[in-house]
Amino acid sequence: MSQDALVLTETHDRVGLVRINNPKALNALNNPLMTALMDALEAFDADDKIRAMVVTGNERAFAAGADIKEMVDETPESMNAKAHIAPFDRIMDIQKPVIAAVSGWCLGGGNELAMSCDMLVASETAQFGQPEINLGVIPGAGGTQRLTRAVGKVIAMEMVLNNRTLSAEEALHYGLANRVVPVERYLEEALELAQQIAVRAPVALRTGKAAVNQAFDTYLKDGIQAERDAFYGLFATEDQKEGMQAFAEKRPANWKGA
Ligand code: DAK
Repeated sequence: MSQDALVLTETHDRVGLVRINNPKALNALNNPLMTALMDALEAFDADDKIRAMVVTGNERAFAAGADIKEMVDETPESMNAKAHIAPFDRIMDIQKPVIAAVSGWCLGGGNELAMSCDMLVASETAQFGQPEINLGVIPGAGGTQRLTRAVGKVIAMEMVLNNRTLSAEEALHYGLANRVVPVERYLEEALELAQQIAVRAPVALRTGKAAVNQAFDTYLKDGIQAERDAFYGLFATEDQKEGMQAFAEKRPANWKGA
């Protein structure tokens, strides 16, 4: 694939890897790049051979935010009319697990993209922030919402109102990252985590992801009811029969994805 592509894709067994490829601008996320990124994720989501995905940037930057230069002259009307950076929301419809492998700058829209993934592996050099206040604006792709749910109100306030950045260790401490590893290992670690997930029961993976995400959208009682319905629903799958039989027979399960 051309090194000029906006994103680069690879497959590693059952894992699809998407690399953001705008290194000259610290992987700033412009509209065509976000479209290409979402196209790549959706293609992996539709590919039966792929069971999990990893999104990454490079060692220096996961992504330093949306492309500021692209936005300078916009107005509320033009932003709205262009559905500016609208491809961002398409990640919410991806059904397979997506892991962000983050090194270096993870700022603004970059952090919003990382937080839209399901899990996050950080290198020791990762720095997380929502610096939009420095530009006279606020986060616009879920930063105030997902960040607050992840790290809590006071830390989110400090990040959004005073450009506090979190180190990788702080991100781990506050629940933004699953794990922190040396920079040489962050991508490998994310791919390994994705490989572990990729061999699990596919329908249960999809159902579990949707159920956890529902926790953000519903009252507890409704969420618990939805979880129960989904749990019962899985008893219609071959994988549930296979998984429980395999346990009883003390052998590994052979998942059919049905
Ligand atoms: N946009 C465009 N170019 C960027 C960029 C960005 N976000 N970040 C870095 N670059 C470019 C720089 O302009 C520079 O380009 P040249 O001058 O070489 O042409 C190159 O990348 C290298 O950057 P620096 O020279 O600045 O590198 P340093 O190591 O000195 O500094 C830095 C690194 C990360 C501290 C600095 O580059 C920086 O502050 N960058 C901006 C970070 C930022 O403010 N990010 C938030 C952007 S606003 C929405 C969806 C998303 C969004 C909003 C709405 N909807 C769906 C509605 C998101 C908004 C944002 O993310």
